[in-house]
Amino acid sequence: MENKRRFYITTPIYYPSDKLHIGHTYCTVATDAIARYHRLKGEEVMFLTGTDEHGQKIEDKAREAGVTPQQYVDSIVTAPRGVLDLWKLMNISNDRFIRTTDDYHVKSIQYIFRKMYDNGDIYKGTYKGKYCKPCESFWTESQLKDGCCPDCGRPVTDAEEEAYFFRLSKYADKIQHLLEDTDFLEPRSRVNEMVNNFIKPGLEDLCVSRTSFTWGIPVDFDPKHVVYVWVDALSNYITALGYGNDKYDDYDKGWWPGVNIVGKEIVRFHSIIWPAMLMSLGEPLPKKVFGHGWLLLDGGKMSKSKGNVVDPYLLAEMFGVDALRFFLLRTFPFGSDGNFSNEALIQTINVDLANDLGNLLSRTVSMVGKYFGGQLPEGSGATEAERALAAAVAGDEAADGALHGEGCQFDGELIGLTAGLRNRYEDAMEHYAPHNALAEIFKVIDRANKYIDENAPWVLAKDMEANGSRLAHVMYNLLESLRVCAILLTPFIPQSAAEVLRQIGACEACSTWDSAGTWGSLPGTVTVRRGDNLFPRIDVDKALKELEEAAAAAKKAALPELEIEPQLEEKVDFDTFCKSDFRAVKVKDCQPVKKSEKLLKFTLDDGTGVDRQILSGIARWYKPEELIGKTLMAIVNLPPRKMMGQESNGMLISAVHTEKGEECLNLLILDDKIPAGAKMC
Ligand code: ME8
Repeated sequence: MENKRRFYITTPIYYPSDKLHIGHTYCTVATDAIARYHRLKGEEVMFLTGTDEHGQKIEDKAREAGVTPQQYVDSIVTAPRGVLDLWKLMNISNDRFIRTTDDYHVKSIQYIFRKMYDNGDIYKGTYKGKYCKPCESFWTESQLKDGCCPDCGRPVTDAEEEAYFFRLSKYADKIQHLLEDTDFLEPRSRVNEMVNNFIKPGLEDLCVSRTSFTWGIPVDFDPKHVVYVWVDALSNYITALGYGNDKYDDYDKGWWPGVNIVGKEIVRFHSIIWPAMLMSLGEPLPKKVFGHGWLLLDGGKMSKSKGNVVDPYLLAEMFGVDALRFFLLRTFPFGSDGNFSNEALIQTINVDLANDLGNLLSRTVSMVGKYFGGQLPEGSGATEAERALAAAVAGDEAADGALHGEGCQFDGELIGLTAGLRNRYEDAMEHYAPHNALAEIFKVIDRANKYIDENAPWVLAKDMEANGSRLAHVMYNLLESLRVCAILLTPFIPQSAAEVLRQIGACEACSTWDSAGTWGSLPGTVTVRRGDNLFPRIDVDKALKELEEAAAAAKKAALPELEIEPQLEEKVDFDTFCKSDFRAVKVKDCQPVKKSEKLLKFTLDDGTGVDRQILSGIARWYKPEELIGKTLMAIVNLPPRKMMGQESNGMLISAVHTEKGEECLNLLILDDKIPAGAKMC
C-alpha cells in the first residue's frame, strides 16, 4: 500500500461572479474523469477544485446586489443550486474544495507574498493605467471600450497607483526553456503560442497588488494593498495541500507536484506566471499543465453577457448526469475547441448510449434470461486457447490467432479487440485524450453488436440440444466484452457503468482494473440480473422543443432588471392574480441601511396595528427623509427575505424605465386620503 503512486490533479477554481455554464462543467467533468481513471488504476488520488472569490468584479457585483462581497460569494457557492450543488449533481469526486476566502488560504497567501518580497522578487512600484472617476475604477488600455470606461462608457484619464510588482521578467529564459525543451505544457500547439506571443516580445513584471479596491487578501506588511488576482488564485494548488498553513499537512507527503488541467485562455497564467512564482518560492513545478479547448456556441465563446450560456442543470436534469458527462467527453477532442449543440447532445445519447451500449446490454442480458434462465451453464467460459490469445494481445506479443472450432473467426476478432482495449485506453488517458479512450471502447461495443448478428443466437436457440453450448459461449463472450467496457467506462459514467456491471453479474473481483486486462475473468456460470433500460431513446423533436422553451424562459429571466421589456408579461389567470395582496402603506420611518449603498429600510403602517419592515433598493433615487409620511403601495404577502442580515416583509411598488441609458425609478405615491391597509384591486 505504501508504494502506491500518488496522483494530485486540479481543475481551475471558478469565479463566482458569473453563472456556471456548460463550459465550466466540461472542464470539471473532464478532470473528474481523469481523476477517477487514476483511482481505477489503483493510484492514490487527490482531486482539488474550488472557487476564486476575490477581486473588483465581485466587489462591484456585491455592491449592485446590496450585500457584502462575502454574502455575495456565499450566495453563489453554498446556496441551493450553487457551485457545490452543481458539482454534487454532476457526480464530481473532488477530495478537497478550496475557497480563496478560506482563512487558511488567506494566511498562506500572506506568507507567499512576504516570502517573495523578502527574496527580492516582489518590489514596490507604480501601476500606470486609466481611471474612470465616476466609477472609481482602474482599467488597462486593453480593457477600455472605444477608449472609454467599459462600465459606464464615459471618458477615462491617465492615472497612477502605487502597487507591488513581481519580477516575472527575471524568469523569462527559464520559462522559455521549460516550455520549449520539456513536455511541461500540453498540447504542444500551445507552446508556440506562449513563446511567440508572450515571451519573445519581452515579459514584463507583473502587478500583484492593488489599492483601488478592498475585496482581496491584505498584504500583511502594507495593508492598504490587497494581493491582486493571480498570486491569490494560482497558489490555491499548494495552499490546499497545506503550503504556508497548518490546516493541512499534505504538501510534504508526496502530493506535490501535481497536474493542472486548465482552459486555454488561462494557459498563459499557468504556464508562465505559475512556474515563475514556484521558482521564486524554490518549490517544484507542476508535473504538467494541460490546456483544454473551449466549448463554443454558434462558433463563439459562451458568456453571460452574450446571453448564450447553456445551463448544465437543465441538461443534466433532462437527459441524466451520465449522459451529459458522456457527451462532453466523447464528442470534443480535449485539446481543441468544439461546437456545442443540443442536436449533437441528443444524437450522441441516442446513437452511442441508447442504441449501441444500451441495446448490447439489454439484448445480451435478456437472451441469457430467455435461453438459460439467467445463468450460463457449466463450461460456458473462456477456453485456454482464448485466454492465451487474449494474454498475447494484451502483452503486445504476436498472437498466433489459433482459435479453432465453430465461430472461431468471430470469437477471435471480438476477443482480440477486447483484450487489447485496456492498453489502448490507458495510452489515450495517459495522453489526456479521454475522447480517444471512449472511441476505443465504442469500437469494441460496435464489434460486439456485430458479433450478435454474426452468430444469430435466435437461430442457434432453435436447436438447444445441438447448439446450446455454442450459444452459451456466445453469450459469455458478449458478457465478457461488456464487462471490460463497463469497467473502463466507470470514470466517465460512474453510475451507469456500475449498473452495467450489476446487470451482467460481475462480482467485485471481476470489476477491477486488473481484471479489465484479463479476458475470461467472469466465471463461466455467471448469473445476470435484468434491470431498467439504462439509456432510453430520446424523442428528438420533443426534446428540442422543450430545450427551446427553457432557453427562451432563461433568456427572459436574464434581461436587465430595470429595463422595460418590449413585450408584456405572460398572462396569469385571474385567481392567481387575486392572490397578490397589494395594500396602501404609510411610511412611519425610513433609514439608510449600514454598509449598503442601495437599500433603504422602511417602517410602515399597513393598517394591522403592527409595524411592517420592508427593505427596498431605491437609495439611488430617494433620500430617506423625503419619504416619511408618504402613502405608498406595497405587496404584503411575499415570503420574508433577508437582505444585509435584516428581514424584509414585502415589496414597495414602483415604476421603472430607462431614459438615455439611465435607469429611472419612481415609487407609486398614493393620495394621502387613502387609509393605511386599504386593499388595491
Ligand atoms: O478562469 N469551454 O475562472 P472561470 C471550456 N478563476 N471551458 C471553459 C469555458 C468554455 N466555454 N468557459 C470557461 C477562471 N471555461 C479563474 C481560474 S485558476 C487558478 C483561476 C473554463 O470561472 C475556463 O477555461 O472564468 C477555466 O478553466 C474554468 O472554466 C473556470 O473559468
